[in-house]
Amino acid sequence: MKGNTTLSGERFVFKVKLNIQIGKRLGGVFSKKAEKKDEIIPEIEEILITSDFGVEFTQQIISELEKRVGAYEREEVLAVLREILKERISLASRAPQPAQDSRMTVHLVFGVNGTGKTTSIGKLAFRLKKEKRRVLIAAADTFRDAAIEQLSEWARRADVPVIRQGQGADPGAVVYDAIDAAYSRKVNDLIVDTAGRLHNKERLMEELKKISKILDKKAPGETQNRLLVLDATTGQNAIEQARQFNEYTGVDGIILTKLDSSAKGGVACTVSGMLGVPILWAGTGEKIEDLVSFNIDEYIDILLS
Ligand SMILES: Nc1nc2c(ncn2[C@@H]2O[C@H](COP(=O)(O)OP(=O)(O)OP(=O)(O)O)[C@@H](O)[C@H]2O)c(=O)[nH]1
Ligand SMILES: [Mg+2]
Repeated sequence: MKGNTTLSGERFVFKVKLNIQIGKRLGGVFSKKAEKKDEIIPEIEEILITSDFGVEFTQQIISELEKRVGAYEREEVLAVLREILKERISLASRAPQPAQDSRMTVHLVFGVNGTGKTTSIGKLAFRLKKEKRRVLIAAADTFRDAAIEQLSEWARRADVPVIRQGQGADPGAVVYDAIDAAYSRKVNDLIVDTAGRLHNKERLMEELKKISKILDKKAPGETQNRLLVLDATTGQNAIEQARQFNEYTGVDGIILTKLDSSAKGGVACTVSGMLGVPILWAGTGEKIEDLVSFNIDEYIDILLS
């Protein structure tokens, strides 16, 4: 086993793969020898906005910063900024606990088209399997052509079985079968892939709700982990997606993908800080091992380092 499965190793990998330059840009502000608070703070504001923190969240941070900053030393302003971000974001709810040994966790994975759901499921299955958990995947994206094959290929790589029906089958029926199979095989984690859906298309959101209800009915008492997959490169639109899915089906945690290809990354702070939904996992590439557990405190440190 490679060293990158340890926390510090994982953190290192995370840091190397992130293409985030907020710290560098902030450093630039101070190296220009901007002396006055009224010169520094607007520049910080601009950096935050262009780094996908969003206007509303940025404004909250900036007004707090103005209140607290006394001196204009780079270290001090950054320290105050870090402090404010951590305070705001620690308001985010805690991650759900994994189910007890005897019980099952059902991970329902959803999000808009192409965010990285299927890929993330492959990565998550691979990780859980490595932790010696018994994993089963349900192919409930019966809509897109080749979706079942794509998922089955990831499952093969993760060495995890799949419950599948044909293309066009009722996703609810697939989930129904998968729960039966999960019970009879004494599975620890059932992961359900779903078709990509736009957060503002009511019919598709209703369909997702229906799947969630089947889980409630057929697997009562099991831990349901409703995982929204957001693509970090979509910036502020990800916030809107999170809001809508949260209102519609509820969201227990977020998988934030493509952090390796986003030069911004403030979106993670905004999702956690404004919506109070924890980011549980981050996608940092296209390979099966490119999923790291996400810790917002560490992330802020990396962002501002
Ligand atoms: N760089 C990078 N690419 C990623 C990451 N996660 C997923 N991708 C890529 O994003 C693309 C879409 O991934 P999928 O897993 O098919 O996305 P999906 O949400 O299942 O898509 P639909 O089922 O069509 O809605 C693929 O090309 C993946 O390789 C990531 O963390 N980093
Ligand atoms: Mg998919």
